[in-house]
Amino acid sequence: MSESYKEAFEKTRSAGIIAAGALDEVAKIAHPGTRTDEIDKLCYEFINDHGAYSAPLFYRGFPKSCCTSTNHVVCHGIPSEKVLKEGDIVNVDVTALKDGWHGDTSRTFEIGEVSIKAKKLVKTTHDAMMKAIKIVKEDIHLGDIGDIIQSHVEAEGFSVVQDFCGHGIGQIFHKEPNILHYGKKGTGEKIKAGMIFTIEPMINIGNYETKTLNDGWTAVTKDKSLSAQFEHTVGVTKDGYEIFTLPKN
Ligand code: EYL
Ligand code: CO
Repeated sequence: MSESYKEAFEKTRSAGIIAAGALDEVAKIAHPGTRTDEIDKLCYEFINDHGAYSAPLFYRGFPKSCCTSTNHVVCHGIPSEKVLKEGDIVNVDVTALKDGWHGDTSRTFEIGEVSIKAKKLVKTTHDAMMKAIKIVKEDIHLGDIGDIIQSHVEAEGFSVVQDFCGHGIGQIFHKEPNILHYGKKGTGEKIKAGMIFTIEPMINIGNYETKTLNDGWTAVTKDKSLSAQFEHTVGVTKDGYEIFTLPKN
């Protein structure tokens, strides 16, 4: 690995392992009866106990350490006294800031038994993200990532949210480039070895359109249809990629 990005990869790896570890712990309490602010407390404590900061906390005024986005909430749901119930799906999004570098990841958890439709949405969203990650290497176009996600999702009859995107990440939480989860193969800039960014598709059962609630943060589907999301922080190499935020199991 080139000296120039060895340090960036090592530090992002450390941050990513902490972020993913927090979600491994969340998985153990993602059951009916858990409050979303209990998930927030767990994330806050896990991240702090591992010598890191929770990047979302106070970021642009955000009040909590993670986002908890339930059912028709697309992203940026605020942890609260809301109790999770059988059949819900909930995305938990965490970012650890360790030694000056960020690792950002999210997973959608199924609460108890969920509907067949919800299961299919969650699987399709995860499959779309992984399909996109697997094509990452130096010299592919950003549009190749969007294309493969959109093609997979639309073939299953679902839609790709366009109002939010993945992003470059490093010593800064959100930086260039924007990683769109829709697009056309062969378009957009070519990616370079050493780049680090997130891929984090938000996929809806119904229409792709979203709106933000009056709290100024919570984004929901306009048609109230279910929405799922997964996110990994990924580094680009000459002949492939490294995922910095893999689960332990
Ligand atoms: C804070 C700020 C409006 C997060 C991510 C928390 C939310 C809504 C203003 C992106 C952007 C998390 O985790 C994220 N991306 O993967 N803003 C974020 N906020 C926030
Ligand atoms: Co995130």
